[in-house]
Amino acid sequence: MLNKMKLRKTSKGTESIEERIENIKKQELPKHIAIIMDGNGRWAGKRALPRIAGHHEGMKKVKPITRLANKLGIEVLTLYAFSTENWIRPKMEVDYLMKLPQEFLGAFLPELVEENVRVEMMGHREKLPEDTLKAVQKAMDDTRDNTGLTLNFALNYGGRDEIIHAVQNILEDIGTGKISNKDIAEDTFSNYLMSSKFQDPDLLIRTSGEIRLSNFMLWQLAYTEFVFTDVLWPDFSEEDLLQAIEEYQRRSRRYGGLKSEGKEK
Ligand code: V07
Repeated sequence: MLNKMKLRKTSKGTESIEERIENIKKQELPKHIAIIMDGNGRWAGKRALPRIAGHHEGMKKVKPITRLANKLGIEVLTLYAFSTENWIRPKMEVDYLMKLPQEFLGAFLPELVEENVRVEMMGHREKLPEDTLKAVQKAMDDTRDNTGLTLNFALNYGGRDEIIHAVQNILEDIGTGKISNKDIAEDTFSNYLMSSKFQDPDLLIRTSGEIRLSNFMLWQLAYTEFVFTDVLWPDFSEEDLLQAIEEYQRRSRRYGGLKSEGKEK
């Protein structure tokens, strides 16, 4: 897949893709990248195909993007696969979407295991169909000891919902005396979020030209760099990911040294 990418002309001459990856790796890399994979329905509409064809095409992009992120040494890649709001879509579309985790993992789990990728999920499990949850649970179990990239799927996830649940769990722990109200601070609050195992994203990418958060990781994105692109998710290439990371690196250089923001806590 990577060798399909074009050589790029820079001030230093023509850079091969491998050289470009090496150059990116020499600079500060985002440790955690989060992606809102938007534009699948629109991709299908432009081709007079049903929306589910767009979702399927979008699923096919997850693997090469994961592979590249792993190769770059990114620690966590969080992908927004299904939101708490997505249940109101037509039943047939929801049913189809809920089969994608099985299809994806059926095809790629052996490769993820082989590539040392660890699969995780954040979101409410109760509402997910049993088969979907079983497939995701198996992937998490089979990759639990992997030490490479963590591929974290946001599945039945909503940012406000996550905050409300954190508050409920904190109140419960206060009620049972496990913690006291004096213990509630930014870091302890973060421990009650579904992303507690991971550091906050350094870079958020949203495809398809929409410039909104759509209830995604509201707490965790407080200091994150945002990159919005018009490219629809099924068209999102390794080249596009490299471009987003290069943009992140340009921005980090610009405020280099002056990192007084929260992410340096
Ligand atoms: C989904 C494909 C990507 C574009 C966005 C919407 C459709 C991969 C998964 C997945 C989820 C969990 C898991 C393994 C794979 C997925 C849904 C939708 C619901 F453990 N893609 N993808 N899940 N789309």
